[in-house]
Amino acid sequence: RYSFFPGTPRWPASRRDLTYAFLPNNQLSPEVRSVFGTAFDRWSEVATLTFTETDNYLTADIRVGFFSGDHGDGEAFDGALGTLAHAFSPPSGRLHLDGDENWVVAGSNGDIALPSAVDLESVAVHEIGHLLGLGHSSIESAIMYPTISSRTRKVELAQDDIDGVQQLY
Ligand code: TQI
Ligand code: ZN
Ligand code: ZN
Repeated sequence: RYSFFPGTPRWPASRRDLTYAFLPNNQLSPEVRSVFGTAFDRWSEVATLTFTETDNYLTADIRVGFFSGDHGDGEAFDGALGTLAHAFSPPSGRLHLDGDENWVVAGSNGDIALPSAVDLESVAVHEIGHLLGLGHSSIESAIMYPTISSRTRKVELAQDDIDGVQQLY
């Protein structure tokens, strides 16, 4: 079953149309931006929330960036594999990805060739769940389940994820 963070933090009713921006010096490909667009859409389809990309990193509600090693928030990344990404509970809006992973943007066939490859969309959908206030789920098919087998693509919300986010919004 889904869970929430202690105290059930959530985005307030006055902040449900959220903007997101990518760290300016990351210079991401259009493919990466499009993966995030799709990942945000999966959640906005089932909850009363909208997500709009903006160029203004300073004023965006949600700030997404790739970082390597120690990046100043006390949660250093660890090189390839291990920790892949982290996100903080509302209303922090910080979503950080480990720049040292072999991120892949999978085709719809879900095939991931490199042994150390990590599917970007799978991790993005999971971390956005945390950004919205979801903790981990005990249900294995849920996006918010705390482990994923390597080289797996899991991007579709399970009913459990939907129930959780709909309880919040
Ligand atoms: N990062 C952990 C995660 O996002 C960070 C974390 C551990 C965490 N405990 C937490 C975040 C409690 C919020 C609350 O779960 S991770 C997966 C999964 C990670 C793991 O790099 O280990 C995904 C990131 F579920 F597949 F194992 C994304 Cl999808
Ligand atoms: Zn961080
Ligand atoms: Zn998690």
